[in-house]
Amino acid sequence: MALISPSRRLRRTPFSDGVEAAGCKAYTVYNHMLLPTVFRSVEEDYRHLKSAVQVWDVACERQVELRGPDAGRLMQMLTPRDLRGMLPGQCFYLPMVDETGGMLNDPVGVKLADDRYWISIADSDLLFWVKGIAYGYRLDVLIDEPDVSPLAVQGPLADDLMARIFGDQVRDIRFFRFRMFDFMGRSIAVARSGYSKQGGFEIYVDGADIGMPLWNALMEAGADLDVRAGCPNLIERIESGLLSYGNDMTRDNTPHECGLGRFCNTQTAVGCVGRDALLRVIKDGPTRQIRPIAIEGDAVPGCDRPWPIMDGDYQVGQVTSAAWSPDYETNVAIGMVRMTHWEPFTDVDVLLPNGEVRAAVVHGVFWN
Ligand code: THG
Repeated sequence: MALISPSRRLRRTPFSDGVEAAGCKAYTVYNHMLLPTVFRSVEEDYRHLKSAVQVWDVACERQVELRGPDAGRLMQMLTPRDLRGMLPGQCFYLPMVDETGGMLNDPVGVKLADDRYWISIADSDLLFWVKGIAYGYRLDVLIDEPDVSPLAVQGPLADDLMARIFGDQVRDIRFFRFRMFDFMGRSIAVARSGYSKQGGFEIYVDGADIGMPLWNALMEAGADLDVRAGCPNLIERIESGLLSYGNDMTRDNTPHECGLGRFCNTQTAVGCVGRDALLRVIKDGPTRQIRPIAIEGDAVPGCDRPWPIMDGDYQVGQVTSAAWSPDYETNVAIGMVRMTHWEPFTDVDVLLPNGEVRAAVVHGVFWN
C-alpha cells in the first residue's frame, strides 16, 4: 500500500514524537487520529506484550466530556447499562445505542464526579450524537472533547514500571477503578484498564504539554524491564475476545448480537433512548451472535473486508477479525454467526480472498 498523507485532519498525538523515534512501522486512523499498529512485527510485539511491559499511544481514545447538572441523566440516555450504582472513581464498559438499539460505540465511561463524566470512545463520532441528544432534550450539560490523551501501560510488568513513576499506591488500584496521581505538578487519572488481557493501566494525560515528559519518564524508568513502545495488538486482542467497533460490530448490530448483553440492564436502565427497541429484541433473543472461530491452514491475510462463513452454498455468517496465533498454533478469528451454526464445535468454511478453508466455531479454546 502507498503511504498516507499527513494533514491537519489526520491528527497527531502528544506522543507522536516518541512513537516515531521508537520506529513505528504502521499506523491506522482512529477517531481521525494516528494509532500505531506495528513496531517490530505484529508477532514480535505480541511476544513482548505477553512477557514484559509496553507503553501505548492510545490518545485516539478521545474523551467526550459531560459536565453539568444533567450529566448523569444524559449518560443514562446513551446506554442500556444501569448507571445508578456507578460511583466517582469507577470506569464502566458501556454499550451505547441509538433509538433502534443499534450500536453507536462501545466506550469506557469514567465517572469523575456526580456532575462530570468522560466517555472514552471507540472509533465513531459519538460527540455529535451526544450533543444532539443534549440539545434536543434541552439538557443542562456542557459537552466537548478536552485535551486529554490516554497513554496505556500494558503487560505483566506494568505494575512494577508504574510504581516507579507514581509510587507503590498504583498497585492498589482495582480493575476498572481510577485514582488521581501527581505528575509534574498535574493531577491525572490513572485507571487499571486497557485494551489487552495482559494487565496494566491507562493514564488519562491531561494536557498535551506533559505527554512527552511522561512518555520519556516511563521509557527511562523501565529500561531494565525491557519496556518498549507498543500498541493494541491484533493477535492478542482476538485471543482475548476484545471487540473492535467498526470491524466486529456496527450500527447494524444490537449489544446482544455482540455478546455485550452482560453489560446491559435494559429493564432498569430507564431513560436509555434505545430501551424500548432493546426490550423487544430481548423477548426473542438475537438470531446471530459474535463467536470465536478457529480457521485452519496457513496464516491468513489481514481481514480488511468481511469473509463469508459458509455451510455448503449457504452463508451462515462472516469473519470480521483474524490473525495467526503463535500460542494457539492456529488462526484465531472473531465472526458474526447465525444461530443455526453458533454452537461450539460447529464445522464451517470461510471464504478467504485466496480460497475456501475449513474452520470451526469454538469455545474455551482461546476465549478463556
Ligand atoms: N480504554 C479506554 N478507552 C477505549 C478503549 C480502552 N476506547 C476505545 C475502545 N478501547 C473501547 N472498547 C473497549 C473494548 C473492551 C474493553 C474496553 C474498551 C475492555 N473489556 C474487558 C472485557 O470485555 O473483558 C473488560 C470489561 C469489564 O469487565 O468491564 O476492557 O481500552 N480508556
